[in-house]
Amino acid sequence: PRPGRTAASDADFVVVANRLPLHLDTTDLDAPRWRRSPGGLVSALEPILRTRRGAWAGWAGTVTGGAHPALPDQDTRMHPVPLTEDEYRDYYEGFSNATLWPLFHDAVVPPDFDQSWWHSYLGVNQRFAQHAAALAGPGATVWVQDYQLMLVPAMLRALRPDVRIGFFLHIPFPPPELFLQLPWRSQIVDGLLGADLIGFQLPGGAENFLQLVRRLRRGEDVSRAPHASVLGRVLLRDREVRVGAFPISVDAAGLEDLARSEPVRERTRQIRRQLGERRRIMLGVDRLDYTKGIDQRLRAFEGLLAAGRATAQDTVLVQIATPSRERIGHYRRQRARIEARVGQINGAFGQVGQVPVHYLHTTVDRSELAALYGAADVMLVTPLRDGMNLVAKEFVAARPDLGGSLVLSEFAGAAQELTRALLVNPHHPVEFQDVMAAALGQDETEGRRRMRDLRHHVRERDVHHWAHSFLAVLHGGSGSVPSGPGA
Ligand code: GDG
Repeated sequence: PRPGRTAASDADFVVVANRLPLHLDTTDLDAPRWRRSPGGLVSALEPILRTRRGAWAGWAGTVTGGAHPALPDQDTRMHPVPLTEDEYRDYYEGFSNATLWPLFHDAVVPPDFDQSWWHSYLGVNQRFAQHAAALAGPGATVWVQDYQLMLVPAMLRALRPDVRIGFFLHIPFPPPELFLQLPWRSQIVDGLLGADLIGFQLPGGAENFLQLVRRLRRGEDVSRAPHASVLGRVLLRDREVRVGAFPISVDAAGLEDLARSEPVRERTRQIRRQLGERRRIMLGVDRLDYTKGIDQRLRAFEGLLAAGRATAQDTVLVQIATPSRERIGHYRRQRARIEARVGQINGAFGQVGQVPVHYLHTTVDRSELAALYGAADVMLVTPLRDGMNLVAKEFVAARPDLGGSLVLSEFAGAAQELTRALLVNPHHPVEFQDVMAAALGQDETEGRRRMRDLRHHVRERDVHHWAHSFLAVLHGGSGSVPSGPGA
């Protein structure tokens, strides 16, 4: 049977992403149930999916070989794309997360290149393209998301030349000298060039891509375009591919409402009481990933404690580390390093009833997260490299009280917008400690002034603004070349 040939094969807006915004809850093995997995992408795209005849193709998060239970009525727009256990290992953990992820994050750990992973990536991308092709009605718009699916644009175009294709990369796009390490570099670039519009988080990523196309595809005319978000374009034989920067954001209004709700405010007060009313609270919230700089952050805090610039009596660091990609070696080693460091710090600087680091290897629910944001005096967002980093923007959105200060790595995409945060180079141990100390000691008036500016930006440039500006550019032109090369 043709995959995805379901009732909704007339969709005029199709999202294609590695994950569906739903997952199969198999706690009760006899009666698995669909549950929603909320997130920024869902809140941005849900209204569009609803108002247009929308569909979403993605993996449901479990490698069940057998049949899925039927989707709930309100979720008939969702179309699970199945993955086998081997594909999960080779396409997802392998090529996506042990090849592309580290390579695109400055090779902060060495990427592995494996031919069989590549084959799996090819096969799975082809399957996603087939699902998208089956779901899209004539002339539909298809929006492909992220590094797991970089071949889908060209594969989909081959199947359905009539659809309009957008692609957005959520992670950084590396400089050519790094990208060129990839044995399958030309195939990836060809895959992306199947799109009408390729969006990156930052202008720098778009520039890197344009430079790469100039080097890999000599015959093509690559030019710059003087549009606000479109930075350039590639003229192919029969059409034009536009390339631009669209920094993603958060559902600022939704988070603010949550932060203002009484249960969340009560929980914030409770957290502050539990941690000690007179202690200053520093907070980190990250997937447990080696790009997030958790280890460097802990070391900087350790340095403050060792120098007596902070003590367990006056300061506490709460680190939420969400379990992530746990079967991959670099993730396991990173976790072991972090947990050893937490033990060392608490062992050296703690007292009975008063440890300096509260480390939670878990996922907390959205209200708890909002309550933690509300309780934090200092939010530490200090990745070594990050496409954007939504936590930084969420923290700002969750502080209508104008309290708290944000320490932000200059290597997070968000740093290009949130310039009123306290910026830090997390590789610089001395500077890191100084910025942490400055944040802990920040004058209240100055802190409020900074937070007001940060909030102004995040509320204007929220996730709806992101989705609308991408789609406006995608729809803004026919995709065909208006008047010859150089036009
Ligand atoms: C990729 C790019 C880019 C985390 N722990 C919990 C929890 N979270 C939520 C956060 C935030 C999201 O997960 C993480 O988003 P980030 O942007 O920080 O990082 P990545 O997962 O690496 O995302 C990144 C993003 O895509 C979007 O384009 O910004 O650069 O790497 O929303 O709140 N949420 C809940 N409990 C947790 O314990 N509820």
